[in-house]
Amino acid sequence: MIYAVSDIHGCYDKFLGLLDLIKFSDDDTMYILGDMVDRGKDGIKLLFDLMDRKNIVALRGNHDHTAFLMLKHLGMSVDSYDTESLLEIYRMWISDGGHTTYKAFKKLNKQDRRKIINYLATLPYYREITVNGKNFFLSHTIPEKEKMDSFDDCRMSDFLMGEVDYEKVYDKDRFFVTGHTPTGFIDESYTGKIWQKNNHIAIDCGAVFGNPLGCICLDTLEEFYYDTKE
Ligand SMILES: [Mn+2]
Repeated sequence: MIYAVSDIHGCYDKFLGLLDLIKFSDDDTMYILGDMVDRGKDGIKLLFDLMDRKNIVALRGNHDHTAFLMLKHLGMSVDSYDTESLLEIYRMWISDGGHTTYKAFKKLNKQDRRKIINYLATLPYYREITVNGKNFFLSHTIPEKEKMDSFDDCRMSDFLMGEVDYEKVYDKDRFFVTGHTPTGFIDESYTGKIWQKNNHIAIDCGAVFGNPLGCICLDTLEEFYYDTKE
């Protein structure tokens, strides 16, 4: 089976619980639609797990992208920065959840820091797949319909920060599976649940804000939810 999950944001325990719940095996494939790091405490732990797995494909979210740029910029000489001044310089990242990622990164040895930076560097922006005759476009987010209509002119940042027109059908022959926007912001009554309409499948259930971590099976469009009691 082929699954998609998004916006784990360091909720590593919920992710492991979800894999357990769906009995994820070597025959399955899981797509993670970005924002693995920041906000929650275990983003770095999650990345180390993901880089060792053959059948999990992680895509790039805006948080992974920013973390990559910041950590790469700090390079291997992160120890030479005074924490307080660093927090000032990277206020934007830090205030948007980067603090947990930075703290965990700083504890790593140089070899592990390099592994994290190299892994983040490789994350693709989107994937197009066909499952059971259905076409899926998978990415952290997509831009407005008009931009997607002229796909070749899209910037990569459109797949990190774009604002989806959830009310518009972009393509009647394709499903657009995205994260980035907690579904409660699309429709409050969907808080903590996957939102499917107009050939959009929005799967960020807001796990890091205390909601369950949801995932969808692309073979069956069945939804699965895992929550911890913490
Ligand atoms: Mn995001």
